[in-house]
Formats: sequence, structure tokens, C-alpha cells
Amino acid sequence: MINKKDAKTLVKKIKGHENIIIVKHQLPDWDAQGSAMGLAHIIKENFENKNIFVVGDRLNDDKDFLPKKKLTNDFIKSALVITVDTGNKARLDFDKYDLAGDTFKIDHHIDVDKYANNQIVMESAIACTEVVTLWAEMMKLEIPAAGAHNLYLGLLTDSGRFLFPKTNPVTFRVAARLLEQGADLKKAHDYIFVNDLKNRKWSNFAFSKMTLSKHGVASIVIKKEDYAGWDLDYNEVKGALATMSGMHEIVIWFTVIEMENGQIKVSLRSRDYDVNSVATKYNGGGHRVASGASLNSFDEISSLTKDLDKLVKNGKEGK
Ligand SMILES: [Mn+2]
Repeated sequence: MINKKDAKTLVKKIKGHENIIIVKHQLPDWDAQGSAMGLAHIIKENFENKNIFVVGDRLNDDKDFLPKKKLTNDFIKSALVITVDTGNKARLDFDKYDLAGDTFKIDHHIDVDKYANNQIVMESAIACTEVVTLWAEMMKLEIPAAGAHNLYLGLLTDSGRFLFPKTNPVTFRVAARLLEQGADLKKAHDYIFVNDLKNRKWSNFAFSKMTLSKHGVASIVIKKEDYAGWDLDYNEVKGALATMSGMHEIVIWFTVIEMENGQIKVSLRSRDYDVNSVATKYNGGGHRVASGASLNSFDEISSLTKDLDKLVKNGKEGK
């Protein structure tokens, strides 16, 4: 549950600032963007005379709350910066965060980095959009349809279509509320889950590269040359991850993706095992069964696989 005092603090801080900047994590997913846009729409609807901007990369061509020009340092110094869906400061998609007049973190990742002045962190929430919605409900704020649509997209994707283990009665209550507020179920589902043929072809190609350890740890390693010429963005390349889910034989699965800039990003998933405990060893973290990490070189893949094998050997409850 959200602590009412923290919920009120956020309202007070919004009231006290004319300028509001909403920050997501780098390489945003729909929970990050949905939380940011949803929150922006809620603030616009319920509080008068606010300049609200959502900064950083976007997943689509939604122009709402986009700064028309570069935000000045003076603007940032006078602003309340609200971060969404970002567990650690290093992952924020805003290089001037430290200039902010005031800061507030809204999140659902494991709370390892209390980087903001105040926060609402609900680790039990399946999506950050769930936290934003519950906050708005608790504070009796209106959720306009455009906000509900964005919030629903985050709920839908971070819960893996309501299949992931952390999906619970609250998730469905929040989904119901968002549909009542004007989120369009079919539109959202078609928008997220109907892909181009090239995405399915990519998934098939990527899955053909899957290797499986004898303990049921599957991985797909994707280098730059693998996706060269495919015309895919990072999230589409990462579509390879989902091809390994939903099979008895695979109990932990991960992708290793070489980014255009040479960074090596890992995404880890499991139905039952605490992959977060391994992710933290490799400059990462996130959730118990869904975490990210990064490697210094491809040589680290074998030790990563060994660590995950060990997790399986130790059993579901861990040792
Ligand atoms: Mn999230």
C-alpha cells in the first residue's frame, strides 16, 4: 500500500511548483513512458497553471508534454522533478537531474537507491503505472482518458498481459479503474501486440540462436552484426527475450544484446527464481523475477550462466 503521508507530500509538492519535469529511465519501455505520460495528464487535469514536461526518449511520436526547446538551467532549478519507473539514479534519462529544485521518485523496483528527496515506492506493484493510478485514486484526482490509456499500456506490458507472477487482485482493480476512465482494451492490445512480419521473422531467427544449459538456463546472445540490416529498435531486438518464455524446460532465460554504442545489456527473466540476486552482481537489478544487468565483455556470459545454474541447483526458495 501507499503511505498516505507520502501521497499527500507529492500533492503538496506539485501544488508548490509551477514547473514540473517528469523523468523516465533510459531506453524507456511502456511502463516508463506510460507512467510519465499518465502522470503528466493527471497533473494537467487536476492542478492549474503548471508547465509540465516529459523528457527523454520516446517509444512513439506522441508529442504531448514534449519540451519545445531545451530546458534552461534556471527552469530546472525552479522545477519539481518527478522520476518514474527508475530504481537507480544512474538509469535516469535526464543528465541534469542534480540541478533540480526538488525531487520525487515514484517506482516499483526493489528500493536500492533512495536518490530523491521524497518517494513513493511500492515493490509489490506489478507496474509503476499501478503506483501512479493508486496514488491518484488515494488523492481523489481525476484520471483523464488519455492518461488512463497510457497507464493501461504500462500495466499490460509490465504484467506480461497479466501473466507474470506478481499480477494480483490490485492489478486487476487498477486495470478495471483505467478501463472505466477511458482506456480502450482492444486499441491498447492491438497497439502493443500486433507486430510487423519482420518482428516475427526476427523472433524466429533469434530463437534459432538459443542455447540451453543442463539446468534449464536459456540464453540468446545478439551482437551488432546479428541485427544489422533488420531495421529494429532496441525494444524490438529485445523481443528475442519473450521467445524463451512459457516452456517447462526453460526455467531462467536471458538475452545478451550488444548495443550500437558497444554497451552489453542483459535482460533476465524467470518464473520462480530470484534472478535479481544475480543481476546485482553484474551492475544491475530490478525485480525478483525480471531484472536487467550489463556486462563488461562477452567473456562474462559463462560466469553469468554458471551463477544462474547455481540458482536453479539451490532450489526455488533459494539457500
Ligand atoms: Mn516497470
